[in-house]
Amino acid sequence: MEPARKLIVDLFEINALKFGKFTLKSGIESPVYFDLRVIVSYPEIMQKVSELLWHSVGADIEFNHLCGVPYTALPLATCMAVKYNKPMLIRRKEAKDYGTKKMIEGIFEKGDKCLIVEDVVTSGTSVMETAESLNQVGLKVTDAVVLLNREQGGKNMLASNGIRLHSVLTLSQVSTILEEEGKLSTEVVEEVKEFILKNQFQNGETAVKRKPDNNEESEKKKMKHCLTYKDRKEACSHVVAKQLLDIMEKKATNLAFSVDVVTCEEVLKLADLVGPYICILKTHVDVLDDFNEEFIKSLLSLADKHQFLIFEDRKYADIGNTVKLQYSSGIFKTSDWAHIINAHTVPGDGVIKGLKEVGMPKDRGCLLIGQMSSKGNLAQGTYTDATVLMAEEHSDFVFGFISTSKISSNPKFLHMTPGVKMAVGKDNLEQQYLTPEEVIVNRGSDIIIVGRGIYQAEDPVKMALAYKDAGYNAYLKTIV
Ligand code: 5BU
Repeated sequence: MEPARKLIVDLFEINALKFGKFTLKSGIESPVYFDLRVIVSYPEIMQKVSELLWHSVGADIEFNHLCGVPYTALPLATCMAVKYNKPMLIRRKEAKDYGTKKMIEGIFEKGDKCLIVEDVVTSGTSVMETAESLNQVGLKVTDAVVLLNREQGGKNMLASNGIRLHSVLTLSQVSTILEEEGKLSTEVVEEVKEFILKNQFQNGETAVKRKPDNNEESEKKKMKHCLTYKDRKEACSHVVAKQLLDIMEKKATNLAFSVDVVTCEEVLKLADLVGPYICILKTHVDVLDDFNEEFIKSLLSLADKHQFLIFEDRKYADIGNTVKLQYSSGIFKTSDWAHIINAHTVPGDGVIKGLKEVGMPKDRGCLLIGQMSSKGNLAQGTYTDATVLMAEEHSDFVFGFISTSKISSNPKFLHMTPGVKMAVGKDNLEQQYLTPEEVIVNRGSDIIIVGRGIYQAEDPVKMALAYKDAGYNAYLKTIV
């Protein structure tokens, strides 16, 4: 029997793969349940699993270390390290409580590459958390290997964060092989297929059946925001952050509308229609064919009428002196009207210093771009970490991030995520979309930024309301 097929049958026999009717914590009915922790009681299977994990990665992928996601994958990574003579690293889960203790144990050099080993991937969140800890100490993660991929969006999520996921088995393959081997009925296999389809883009927490370890549970809680907008407002001193949180609380919305249309009239029309449902109107004024000062006056009066802030998504990215001029002068004179602007951190913190000189006296706020939504973007790992440090350094002007997940646990920073639609997907120019629930609940962001999902809809008002509800309901889940 072919090794993967034999492994599936063995896992089934030892009750690591269970089929039936399971009610998940979220109330969702699942036809599958995995408990791969039992593997440790079967040395032969452990050995087989570690060989298959190793060979799934491919000989052309280079790495200096292995690191298992605690806890189930730790013994698997250990077996691989011993058998293939590859140094291992251990990621602590409890470093926070122990204060000064190192988060990563083992010997390594900054810039070394580390392969992450995991037992099951659902949404990819636990792999991401381990990758973040490794990145924080200067290690690079480009690849992860998993025994069982549940095919629920984890691979794409990791890919959008620059991590390739290799898997030994997939849930579809497991159910098909068990049917062929006479272990499962066609009916059960159909049910599993349907479950995969339905839950493909669900977040890991609702779809996962594996009973979490205690530590895993507390890690998940950490992903939750817990603080309400009101608490956050009290926790921060930045004038724009306070104003924004106040609007979010009063209007019950975490929706930012990206009004990327090309005439002033269209912008104003949409802003007036959608205004009641949003906390931010995000503009790209350099795409307007007919930009003029009157337009700005009208936009400001709509901001006042509907109570939203204006965010000019200019993405400044030059030396301090140049961005200072770009922000204050020229045709747009952005600092005169935009409550919020943003900046790339590629030039170093001179870009923030330049913008700050202009924006601070006018009570403006700046967001740093810590991560991007487009496929293949380079804003990840140590770049993202350095961006968070710059935000801390300049938190008198910087009040948050554009990012695809929560990148700082400091409650004074707000996270805003673009690339949001009702369904996961992409456009034809590498934009990648996640759902409001995934962004707010699973990735810990605060604000969803939606453009085409609203203004290209047949009924933009109805759609704005739907996004407002989806975003706000997701927030409510994080504060219970
Ligand atoms: P969309 O139509 O919802 O795809 O528009 C997304 C908007 O967010 C658009 O204005 C982009 O310029 C902006 N954006 C983004 O999509 N991804 C990023 O990483 C950043 C900004 Br930064």
